[in-house]
Amino acid sequence: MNYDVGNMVWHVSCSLAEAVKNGLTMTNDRGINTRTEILGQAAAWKATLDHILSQETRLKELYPRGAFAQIVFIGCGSTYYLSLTAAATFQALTGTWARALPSSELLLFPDSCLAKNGPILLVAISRSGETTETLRAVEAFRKRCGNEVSVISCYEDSSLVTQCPNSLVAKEAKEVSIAQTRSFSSMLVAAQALAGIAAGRDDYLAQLQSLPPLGEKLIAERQGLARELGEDAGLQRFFFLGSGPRYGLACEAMLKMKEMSLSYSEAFHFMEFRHGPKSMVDETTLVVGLVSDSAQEHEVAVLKEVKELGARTLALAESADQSDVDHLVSFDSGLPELAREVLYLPVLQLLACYRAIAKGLNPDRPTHLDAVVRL
Ligand code: F1P
Repeated sequence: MNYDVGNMVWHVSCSLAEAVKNGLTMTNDRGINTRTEILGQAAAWKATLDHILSQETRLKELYPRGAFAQIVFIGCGSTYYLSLTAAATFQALTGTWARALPSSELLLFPDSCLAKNGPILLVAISRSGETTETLRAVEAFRKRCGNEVSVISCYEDSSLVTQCPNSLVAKEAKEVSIAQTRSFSSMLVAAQALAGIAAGRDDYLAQLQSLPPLGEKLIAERQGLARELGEDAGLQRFFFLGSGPRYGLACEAMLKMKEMSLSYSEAFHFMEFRHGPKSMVDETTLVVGLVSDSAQEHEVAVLKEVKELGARTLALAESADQSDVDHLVSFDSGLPELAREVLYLPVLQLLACYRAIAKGLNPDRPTHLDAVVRL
């Protein structure tokens, strides 16, 4: 029996619900690497945190408070979006002006990117450590501004890490899947730890250490919802809303939905969604809100408004009122919003993964994509 729903064809030999429930995804190993890497990511967070906190004294000397006039984070694709969240978190914790850029922007338009007066710290983020744009941007930055370059990566033998003594390597976050999931979240935890060390915030570093058990619990308890929504053939459009440090995470969720499941998806700052994009809302739309504490009232108001317009809504928050949205993931972590950023990721990564599998795609091997973009 073929079920043709919009641009998705579901191949099953029994009722749709039965097929999905009984193993459309379980019998084939499509996405087995991505699922394994998403489900097991909390262990990589712990190993990464232990590794960085074991170097706290050295890192404190490397990043003395107030040493830099500007901190620039660069990356490509997922790691550019990670840079957006890392920069917002760094500035919020250290008070130092921080910005994020695609590596190509720094390489091609340095005058529009760098402050005239230094010193400037460059933090290059790259899972592989081999992306040409990032390697060339680091080289150009060095020629122009000198040696203040740090790296966050997963591969200790990579070109980027071997040329940068100040590298933080999340070795346990290496991946087989092309789409970044465990690597993204572990490198984010590394960037958060670095921000906590640079800000001299031992309280924040202690908060980060409760992330791994919280992540394990969240994944175990909420992967069912991610699968239910991911396999929902009635959903066609996905909007991810995040403001402040969560905007980079909303962008990453958008990218995962594109890379893994070839679905229409976009990311916006919460309040920006009213200024035009909400025109796209209809009954096939899922609007996902990465809800903060500090601006929750404004953010939930947007979700309630699009629900009125016919969208389905999913909120991820520390805690929120279930009646305001269709689906709610409450972290109940007891952590402040700047410490719990990584908790927004697993459910959204699984949403994209299960949607890909339900559409007959292999999230391990996104269409037209290689793990490393070499020019
Ligand atoms: C960056 C990146 C990934 C993308 C794909 C191609 O790689 O754009 O974000 O998913 O794998 O490469 P890296 O510089 O972080 O290794």
